[in-house]
Amino acid sequence: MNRNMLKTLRERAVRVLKANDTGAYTKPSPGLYPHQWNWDSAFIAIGLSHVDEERARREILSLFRGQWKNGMIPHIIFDPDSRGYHPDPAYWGASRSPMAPEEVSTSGITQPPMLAVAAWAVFRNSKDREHSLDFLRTVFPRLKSYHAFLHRDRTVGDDGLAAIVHPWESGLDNSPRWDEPLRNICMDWQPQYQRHDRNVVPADQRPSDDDYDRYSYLVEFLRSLDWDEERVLTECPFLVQPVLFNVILLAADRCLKQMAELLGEDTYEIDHWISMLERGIVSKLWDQDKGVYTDYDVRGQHRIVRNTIVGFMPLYAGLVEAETAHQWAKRLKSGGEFWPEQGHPFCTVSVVAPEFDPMNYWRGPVWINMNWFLICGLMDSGFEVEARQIIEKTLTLVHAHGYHEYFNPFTGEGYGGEGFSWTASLVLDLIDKVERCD
Ligand code: 9WN
Repeated sequence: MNRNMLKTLRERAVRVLKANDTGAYTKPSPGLYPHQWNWDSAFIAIGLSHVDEERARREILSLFRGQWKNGMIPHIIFDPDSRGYHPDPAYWGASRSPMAPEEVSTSGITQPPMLAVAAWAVFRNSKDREHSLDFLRTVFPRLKSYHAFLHRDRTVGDDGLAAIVHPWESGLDNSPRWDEPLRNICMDWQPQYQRHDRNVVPADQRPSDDDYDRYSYLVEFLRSLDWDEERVLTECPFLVQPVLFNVILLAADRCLKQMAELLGEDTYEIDHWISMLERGIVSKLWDQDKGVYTDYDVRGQHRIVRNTIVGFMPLYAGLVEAETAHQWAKRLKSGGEFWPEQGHPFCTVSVVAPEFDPMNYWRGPVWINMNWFLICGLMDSGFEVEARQIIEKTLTLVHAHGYHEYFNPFTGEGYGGEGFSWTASLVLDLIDKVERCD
């Protein structure tokens, strides 16, 4: 990759992040997503750590404003001055829970727990040792309480896996993986709400009305339980143990352990979480027939077998044996399933799957964070050359088409929110990876 291209990419990425910056946190894409999101802020902090470490720390610290008394970090913290997003704070009714914070309005669910991974990356990329150690001391107990919430209040049975209670908690909202568990929900009433997303983005790039009915029904249902976690786990009609969520939790637990060791804290509980999760992911989610990992539908009591990029995500947590990693690296590259010939890696859903749609949200388009997970996984597993090739493809895609939310895998056309923050921040991180390799 030539230096000019990297320079342009970096400058444009910084411009996107500045435009979306509120001072305390960065909005994912102010027109479509006018509040703060949990895993977005984590990705954003990772990118910011390469350009402004103090601002990166602030991005992470700002998320704790919304932390619930039971440790949960909600998926949205609302900007009181922004309107035009469904569901709004009144619809969530999070304040019905005694656990919710008093000072800010939040949603009642969480998102993939990338935060400890981001905090550790921000610390490691820091040049200001003193401030970054103070930062770690501040965030460690709060992160630990977030992880304790997930390991305590979100585990069913004794397999150690965390369960989600809404597709929004997966971060991959309308992935075909959730089609069946969502359709199995028997809606006892018709939810009352109005969508705003399609005022900003064309309908064919967003989830269907039926999906939104079910997303909204679930919010109304969970609100009717006053967000009582015990009842949520036993009564929620959607209960799934997702691969990616658990892989991220495992990576985040390991970062937490490294923080604990550095700070001289006890690691007993964290060690237990890690060994439970490692065992749970491999024993329950590995699909021997398909040769990839699958999610588990707790309500339906079966694996969810869909051909999507998520099946390969355990690479990110180094859970894959060398032989499998080798086969995956080959499969991802050839055959046109996830990387169309003349096109762009990686399709979020296999091109040959019946649900594949190159324009619709999490049902086919390329997302930069999915590429980033696989790049990190390939690098950590010793596939430097492959990783480097995907970095180049990813950066070339964004350079040619802009900082969109997601991209058509055949044409590269950008879709969804404009000036999308995590596309920009992960571009900054990928540039850093390229420069380290050179
Ligand atoms: C619901 C903010 C979020 C991302 C999610 C992405 C999308 C929200 C929505 O936007 O979800 O949380 O309204 O569609 O799916 O991963 O965090 O960027």
